[in-house]
Amino acid sequence: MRGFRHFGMMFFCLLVFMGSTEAQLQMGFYSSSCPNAERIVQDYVNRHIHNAPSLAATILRMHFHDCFVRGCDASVLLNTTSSNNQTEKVATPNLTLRGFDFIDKVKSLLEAACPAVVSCADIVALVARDAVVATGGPFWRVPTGRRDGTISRSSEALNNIPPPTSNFTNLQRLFANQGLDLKDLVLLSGAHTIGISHCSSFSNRLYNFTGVGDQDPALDSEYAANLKARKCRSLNDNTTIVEMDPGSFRTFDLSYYRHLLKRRGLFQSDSALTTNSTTLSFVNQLLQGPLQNFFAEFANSMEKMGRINVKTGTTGEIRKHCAVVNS
Ligand code: HEM
Ligand SMILES: *[C@@H]1O[C@H](CO)[C@@H](O)[C@H](O)[C@H]1NC(C)=O
Ligand SMILES: *[C@@H]1O[C@H](CO)[C@@H](O)[C@H](O)[C@H]1NC(C)=O
Ligand SMILES: *[C@@H]1O[C@H](CO)[C@@H](O)[C@H](O)[C@H]1NC(C)=O
Ligand SMILES: *[C@@H]1O[C@H](CO)[C@@H](O)[C@H](O)[C@H]1NC(C)=O
Ligand SMILES: *[C@@H]1O[C@H](CO)[C@@H](O)[C@H](O)[C@H]1NC(C)=O
Ligand SMILES: *[C@@H]1O[C@H](CO)[C@@H](O)[C@H](O)[C@H]1NC(C)=O
Ligand SMILES: CC(=O)N[C@H]1CO[C@H](CO)[C@@H](O)[C@@H]1O
Repeated sequence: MRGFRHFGMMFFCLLVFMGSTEAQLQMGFYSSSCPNAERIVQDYVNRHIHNAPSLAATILRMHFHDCFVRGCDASVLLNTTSSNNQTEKVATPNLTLRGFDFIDKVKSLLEAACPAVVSCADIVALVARDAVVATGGPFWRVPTGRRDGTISRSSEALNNIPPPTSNFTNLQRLFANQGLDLKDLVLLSGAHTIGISHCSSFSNRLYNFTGVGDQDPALDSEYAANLKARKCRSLNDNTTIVEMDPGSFRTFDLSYYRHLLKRRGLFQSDSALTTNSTTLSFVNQLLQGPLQNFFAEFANSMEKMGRINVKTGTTGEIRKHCAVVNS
């Protein structure tokens, strides 16, 4: 009887052990394998982000693009090669991604400290968070243990990353595909409170909305006139950049949502958030609450986004160089 109980106990422990080795991110995943990993990332970001605060926005966006294609597995970082012949980087949405060299620099510091331990996918997630915090934005938890993927396809980026011309239906569908709901959609779109856009991402709204040389009636006409006169002087301008949250594009605040209600969201996708009563009421709730409430809610949605289809345990690999799969 006693022996049997012992056996039962051992069996139970084995089950718990097996359960714990299964696909799970955890806080401080590297605490024994590379104890300084998170501090190395944070120190580098704190020391260098002030030279280029715009990197906070671009790497936050990189993390989003990474997670929406094959999960958060650093597939967004892979260069085109013969085995990955048209990677996500080549897709239109990536034409405007920057910050790859910043990630490479952090990776080289981590390889020096702990070779082949820290994944590029975790580096992107940590740098995005640390850079946003260093520039005065919200903090969110980044459980770690992501592993790197080996496949990257531009066609999948085009199919999964919502274009700026998305309407509400498309946004809801593309977010739902990733397990994200309408609340996440509203909160994560709030990332557009920082950063810039190229005119080409929205100039159809100014010059040729339905193909007859017209403007998007959902865009405030005064704002549109201003953009045309001062910034985006033609439909084909693909070099000029515009602040997405004019007046406070470096400050993580609620003014993105204020602009939405004034019909001054820059993209059709921003404007679409006001076309559905559910998302519109989320926007109103955020505007009625304190900034800390937005930060806390944004943090929940970021943590959720950071868990999309992650590879853990023995799947994937720890890349040596973030731009290429291990040979
Ligand atoms: C809801 C659907 C979304 C659409 C359609 C969208 C689209 C875009 C586009 C077209 C740009 C400008 C690119 C350029 O022309 O340079 C942009 C910029 C940006 N996006 Fe989004 N985005 C979406 C959601 C998100 C999410 C979920 C995040 C992060 C959580 C995010 C973060 C950013 C940031 C920070 C920038 C500024 C990048 C910079 O300054 O370099 N976006 N987005
Ligand atoms: C690239 O990949 C596609 C399909 O994955 C294939 O049809 C094509 O031949 C490849 N091109 C090159 C140059 O390898
Ligand atoms: C949203 O866009 C999709 C594809 O771009 C289109 O098929 C659909 O009719 C649009 N929905 C609405 C409600 O306009
Ligand atoms: C506006 O769009 C229509 C239809 O796509 C196109 O035929 C026309 O050339 C465009 N106008 C300009 C100025 O590009
Ligand atoms: C940007 O516009 C110029 C001039 O219209 C064009 O030659 C170039 O191919 C465009 N670049 C991209 C990436 O579309
Ligand atoms: C808003 O979207 C939700 C979810 O798709 C839907 O149930 C609701 O009917 C939509 N409301 C409007 C006014 O379109
Ligand atoms: C990846 O591509 C970039 C630019 O296209 C290049 O600078 C970099 O050296 C490449 N990285 C590797 C490891 O091949
Ligand atoms: C950052 C990056 O890799 N951008 C690439 C996007 O794709 C074009 C080609 O379509 C490349 O020229 C860019 O280098």
